[in-house]
Amino acid sequence: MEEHLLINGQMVLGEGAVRHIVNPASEETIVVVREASVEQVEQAIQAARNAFDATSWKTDKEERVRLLLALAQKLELQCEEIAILESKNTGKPFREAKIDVEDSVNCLKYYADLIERQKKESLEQWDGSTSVVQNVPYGVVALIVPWNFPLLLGIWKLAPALAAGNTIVFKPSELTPLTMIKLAELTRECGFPAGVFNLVPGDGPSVGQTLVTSGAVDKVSFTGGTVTGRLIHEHCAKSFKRVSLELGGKSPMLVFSDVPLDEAVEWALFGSFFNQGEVCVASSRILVEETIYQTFVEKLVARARTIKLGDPLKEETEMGPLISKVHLEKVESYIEIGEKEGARRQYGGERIGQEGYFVTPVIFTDVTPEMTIVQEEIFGPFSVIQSFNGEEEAIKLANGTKYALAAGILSNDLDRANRVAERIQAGTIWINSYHTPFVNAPWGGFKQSGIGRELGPQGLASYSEPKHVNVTKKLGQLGWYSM
Ligand code: TXE
Repeated sequence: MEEHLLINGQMVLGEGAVRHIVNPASEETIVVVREASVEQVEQAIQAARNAFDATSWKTDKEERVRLLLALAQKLELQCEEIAILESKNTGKPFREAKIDVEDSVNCLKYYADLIERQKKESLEQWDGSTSVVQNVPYGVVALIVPWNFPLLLGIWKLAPALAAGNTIVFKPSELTPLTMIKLAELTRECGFPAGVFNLVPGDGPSVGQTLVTSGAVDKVSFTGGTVTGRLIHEHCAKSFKRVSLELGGKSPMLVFSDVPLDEAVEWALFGSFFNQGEVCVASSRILVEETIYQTFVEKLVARARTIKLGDPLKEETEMGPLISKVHLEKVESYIEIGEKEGARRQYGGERIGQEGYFVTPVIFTDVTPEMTIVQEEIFGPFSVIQSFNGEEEAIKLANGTKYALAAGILSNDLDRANRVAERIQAGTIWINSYHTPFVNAPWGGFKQSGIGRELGPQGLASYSEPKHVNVTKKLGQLGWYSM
């Protein structure tokens, strides 16, 4: 058994549950992790508390810039090795895992640069005084992430949280802790001060719950499902603990008839099935203009049949397995629900191979807006295709779920695309592309897709609180108001 926890600068052996970390492509155990016990989570919180209260971490911006860049460099040098680890643990194709590592490096560099350029804001006031507005870190921040992008989603949180001067306790998904364990080792090699970054692998009900309910944690930032997000929000509300939530989605991609059909089909496939569809912004609803609908469906199904499923480590693989047997069964249950409610499965849903959680991508048509498979996040390779007649109907369908995380609009008529974008409720809208996260622009959802934003300056702002100090140079007579 190895040390997989990082507490107060030391890698230590977990004293909690023993968990086999499984490769979803082979169902073999990659490593056995001894997770954090509740007592160890409390020690990690205390270590973060001490590092925040009693060291210069929160005030020493130069050190934070230097260490974020050092970590970026280490990741960059080990990109290949870390991508292999991520691919083995999640089942995502290696070439996609490599992009995750590259994006992680960029994110660390971006926030190092952003704080380097950050200045206190100074305002001259009408009464001759000066207002200095400063962003101060919250203190101890708990970061909780899911299993679909274990490294990248982690970096999206820890880079701005550390850049802002917080100290952190990080909980990876119990299914995918491996790249974060590696990152914890790299922070030690870089010389991060003890207690600034703590890692506590474990599950939601024990480790996650302890973090969320701790009186010594000042903020929780969570990415995951809406059900868990609601629970965390309720816990945080009790003590007005600050909270950011990046939750589920049921994102639409609108396809207008003026685009080249074959290209549109490729974007729809990519939007729906990239990372096995296990993406919060997956375009799981494809809305197609009536005049091209029939041909579009035929082409989409024909192309979906050719998607290469298989060993995620092979360069030619386009789709890997789902994360777990439980998740595979959940995705399959929606096929049954869809068919029961009268929708038509055009393709997919077949298990592939003797081992691993492989399933062919699922495409449904003949759906109505209220159907379960149109309304609920399925979080797998599962797409429903609907037709629309005109902009009004497209917008109504696009906005017709409780989620509002992202949307895509494919149209070469940019006036129309922009007009439609203005009326679609979504945190991110791509016109004539899909999926690319831009590190300098905000990411997050409207409605039940979450609260707050990651990435961009907004991501940094979500880890600090504005503080206003108003200075009058000399105490004078109280002239304008008398008691
Ligand atoms: O997610 P959870 P699960 C959606 C997707 C998926 C569903 C369930 O629809 O099918 O959620 O997936 C931790 N206190 N998304 O069960 O529970 C947990 O250990 C504190 C969308 O995997 O949300 C993990 O680290 N933490 C999504 C993290 O929360 C708790 C990504 C996410 O797990 C906790 C993943 C608790 N009580 C799933 N319970 C997206 N938006 O990208 C669990 N956790």
